[in-house]
Amino acid sequence: MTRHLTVAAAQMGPIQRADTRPEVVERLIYLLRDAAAQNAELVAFPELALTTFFPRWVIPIEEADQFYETEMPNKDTQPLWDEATRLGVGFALGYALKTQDGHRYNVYHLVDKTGNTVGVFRKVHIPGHKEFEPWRKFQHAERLYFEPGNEFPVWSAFGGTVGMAICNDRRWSETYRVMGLQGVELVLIGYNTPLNYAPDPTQTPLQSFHNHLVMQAGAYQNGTYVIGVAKGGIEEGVESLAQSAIIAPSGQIVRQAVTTEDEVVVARIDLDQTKFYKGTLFDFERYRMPEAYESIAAAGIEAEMGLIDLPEEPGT
Ligand code: CDT
Repeated sequence: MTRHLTVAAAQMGPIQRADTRPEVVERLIYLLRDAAAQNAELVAFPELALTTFFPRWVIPIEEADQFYETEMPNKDTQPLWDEATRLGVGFALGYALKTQDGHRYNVYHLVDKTGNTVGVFRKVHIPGHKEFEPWRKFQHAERLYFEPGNEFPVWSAFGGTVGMAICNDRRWSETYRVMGLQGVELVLIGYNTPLNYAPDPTQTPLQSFHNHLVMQAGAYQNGTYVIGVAKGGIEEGVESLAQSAIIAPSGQIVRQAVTTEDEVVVARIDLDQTKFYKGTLFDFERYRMPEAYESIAAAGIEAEMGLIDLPEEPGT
């Protein structure tokens, strides 16, 4: 049996702070058309794909509304919805959402080929910090701007079982496993990953390795495809990782972006390939040992973690 689906990772280069929503949406539509011309049926865009990565600055939260969407689609993004519907292509779009009752989330919005919403995922693992930290060259104040989501749902869509995660979520094995237990076959992940990791510079040269390590492991250990999509390049002076990738359930990278700019990579995948892993080595029903994992979701941490002290001096 085969269940073919042609998927695209629509990587973006930087979005500067002065770039307007219509300018950005024009880029998204260009990428969408490029993917559709290569027969893509589903196009994944990055995390926060409508704005610059604004958590690199700490500003009063009331002044940050300009970076959030309050409805979707809206007048600026409607052309993307219209063009996708005209082309018969589905997509996943990352953006900052401020809900009507004032909650702020980092979301990934999955849209089917007819322009209807399949689901909206809220980023669960919110990295970084809340207050201004003067020792950093740039801030990573996601914890000021976003509340965490609390679930990793999956949806029946595009002929398979599809889940989503956002950036830091991809580093956590639980992200994939919670979706794996729901039979996920395709996980879409958008990311903005600054190369410079200030709390521990020894991790900086390993960013590329860690990026693929976690997504390839998540794919293999759960018998699922993973599409990781970057917003890379130098944005407001901060260099971010690109290397978007489409990863098979074997853990192998099927396609990878080669630039740090707007770039589409396409693969024709077979969702039935997931069965080889789900039905053999990772036959969960047969081989999982949940009785040995009981403590895994408990809030308490059993060991002394030996955390390091972070620098306090500016410019460190
Ligand atoms: N966007 C995002 O989650 N980025 C983080 C950066 C490292 S934490 C400061 C990531 O995990 O890639």
